[in-house]
Amino acid sequence: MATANTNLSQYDKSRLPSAFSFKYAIVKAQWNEQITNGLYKGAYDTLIDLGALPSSIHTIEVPGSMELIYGCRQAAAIRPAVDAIIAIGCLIKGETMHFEFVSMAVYHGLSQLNLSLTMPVIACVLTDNNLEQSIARSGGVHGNKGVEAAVTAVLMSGRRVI
Ligand code: DLZ
Repeated sequence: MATANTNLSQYDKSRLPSAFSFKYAIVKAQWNEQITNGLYKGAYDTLIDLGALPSSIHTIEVPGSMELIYGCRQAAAIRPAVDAIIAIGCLIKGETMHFEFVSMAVYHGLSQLNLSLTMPVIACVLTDNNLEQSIARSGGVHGNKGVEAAVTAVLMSGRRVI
């Protein structure tokens, strides 16, 4: 089980903006849940660490990464509107072409949302060759990509296209 590595040591926290006055949605896929839970904790704890209020963080769960796109559209419909959406998933390569098709579709879909929604969608979807690589990036030796996604979300806050 990956443990969440939520520390911001790779950043100069004094140079990061406050998340206090912003609202966020985290959309999390349940597939490979031990990984997405670690990414989620990294993202959530980082938003809190940067000043976001727990009541300003909405969480939506979807079955798999393929459903993240629809989940993000649901998040975009939350009122009052959120300032940024973080999409969390973990795709691990199998024996068939499924991984390639779903990875491309998910990243294409999330990119399309950034063209159509009024708030940024931050992609935190691991596309790994095996479970070990995912463990390493969800609180393991390569850090926690959820932390990086949350920092990106905070940096992009306040830039809604109205
Ligand atoms: C079906 C499937 C497979 C094989 N692998 C993954 C995976 O590694 N990561 C993930 O997030 N989801 C996977 N899924 C589920 C799809 O994302 C999706 O939920 C189903 O195809 C139903 O639309």
